[in-house]
Amino acid sequence: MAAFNKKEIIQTLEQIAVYLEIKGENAFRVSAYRKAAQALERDERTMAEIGDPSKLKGIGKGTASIITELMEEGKSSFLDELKEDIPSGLVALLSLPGMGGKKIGKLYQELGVENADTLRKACEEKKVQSLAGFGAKTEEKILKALDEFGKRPDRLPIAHVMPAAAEITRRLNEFTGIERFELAGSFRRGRETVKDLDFIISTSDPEEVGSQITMMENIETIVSNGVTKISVELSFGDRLVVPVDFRMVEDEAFASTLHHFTGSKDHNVLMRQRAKEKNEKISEYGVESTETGEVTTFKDETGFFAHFGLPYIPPEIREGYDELETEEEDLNLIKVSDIKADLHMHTTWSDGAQSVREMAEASRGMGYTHMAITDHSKFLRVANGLDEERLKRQQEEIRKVNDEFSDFTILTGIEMDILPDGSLDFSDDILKETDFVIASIHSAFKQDEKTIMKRLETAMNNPYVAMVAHPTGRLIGRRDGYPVDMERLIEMAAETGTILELNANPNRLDLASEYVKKAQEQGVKIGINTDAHKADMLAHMQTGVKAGRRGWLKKENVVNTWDVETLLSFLSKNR
Ligand code: DGT
Ligand code: CA
Ligand code: CA
Ligand code: ZN
Repeated sequence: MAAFNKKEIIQTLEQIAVYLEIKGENAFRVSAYRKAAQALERDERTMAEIGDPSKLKGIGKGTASIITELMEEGKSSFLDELKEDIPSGLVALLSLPGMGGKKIGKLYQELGVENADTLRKACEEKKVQSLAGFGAKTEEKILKALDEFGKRPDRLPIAHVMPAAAEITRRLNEFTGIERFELAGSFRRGRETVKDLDFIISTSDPEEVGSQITMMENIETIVSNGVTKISVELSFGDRLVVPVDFRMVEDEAFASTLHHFTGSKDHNVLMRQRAKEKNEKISEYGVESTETGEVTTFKDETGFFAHFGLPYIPPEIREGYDELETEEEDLNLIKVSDIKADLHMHTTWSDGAQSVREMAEASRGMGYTHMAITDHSKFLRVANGLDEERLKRQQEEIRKVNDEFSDFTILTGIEMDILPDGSLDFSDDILKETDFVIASIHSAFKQDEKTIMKRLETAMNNPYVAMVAHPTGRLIGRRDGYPVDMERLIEMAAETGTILELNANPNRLDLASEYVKKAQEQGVKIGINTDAHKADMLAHMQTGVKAGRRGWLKKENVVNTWDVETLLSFLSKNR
């Protein structure tokens, strides 16, 4: 296993604390791990810069040796032992709402609860309500939550299936007998959630390919096993089961099959109408003349669309709206290669895993010409947000690193919290020294829409605020975010010249595509940013761009495609 970065080390220390709580270890031992995690979080250096962790205040000898093992080997034998000791069904219960290590520990030690079944039994026997810290209400809540627990959701968030899709792709690349293959369906169209994954494979030997598919690692169920179509359920990790369809066709039919199973259904309906007007029928194998019965096949999808007098229609907008009626230039959507900068990311100065220099080198490695470092502000204490004094020192470091590059610019930035009372975390005289000011909401999600809108309004009216980040705060499939009147937000963005962020993190992806569309129509500029907390998250740009394409987003409306001078002059116009 590879060495762990700082973020992973902090998370592992917190995990150890939870396991110790479950085991019923004394509070002093538990808090030693939490304190060590906090000490690392508060320190703005990377692990390499820190060197010997036992020199840090708040870290004892024992914890230091665990940190060193994590740094060097990317694992902790202590945690592995804890995992052996504690029933895995018990740990899974941590995902129940309101459950932490302490509560699970009580259930385990005092009632012998080991998994969802035994917990249900204990609740039904009314044993849980008598435990200290629980009550009749809690018991009822747990029973309710257990009904949902372990149920498979109808649709899987894209963030969960992306690693699965990448893993299957990697395996198919090693198969023998495949000529080409592509991932079709809603995943190819870039939807936020998918029901299943659809792989289209061209081969002259479907049996050979099929037998490799059914012998794949971690198949949970083979749902159906035909010569041209195999449906399976693959399990990844503890709790993720992904349904996957594989369709095998001859290479000649590949383009037609790919188009057919990319969908959407509504787009396919539009295409079939077109075909009917030409006395033709579209099938997954090609286009058939209803007069002669002759079947035409295509080299690729461009050929398929050209057959109907259409330009290539990107998968992301094949949703059955007006994509067949659109001018060719409006189909020229933003591409990953248009991106020149990532303008929202974190370093060890707040809750990121890597240093300013490391993030700069990684961003430059993405082929960008510039970037902004935007750590959290002081309100966000859990993320070690910067106060005025630390911001100043951070900016000194950014300028110093910036001077080392002749072909690359690092802008100073801040992700400033909009406080629950609607005020901003920094005063204007601090903001004016910062190149790229992001405002965002990380607290009091339960406020009503009016209060939330007031908070956003204050931020947008501030002349130094360039962008509102992740405007809804949602996490796809996990939480809805805070209540926002999106129509009004877009209007205000247009009025104030504030950029709205399409957050490229696959868990977030707000703005959603319908709002990207609206914002673009109203002349609002969009920022596509990864909000990376470590270097490899910069790759999420691809997901963000895909989400933008679903909203018909064009290059010129995305601030990340501008060169640094254009960006700076846009920002100064509003100041
Ligand atoms: P989902 O629900 O996230 O899996 O969405 P899709 O679009 O991937 O749906 P899926 O997997 O059922 O089928 C993939 C595509 O294949 C779908 O977008 C259109 C095409 N398709 C599948 N079954 C039918 C059908 O019965 N009629 C038509 N017109 N198209 C179909
Ligand atoms: Ca699908
Ligand atoms: Ca399917
Ligand atoms: Zn952020």
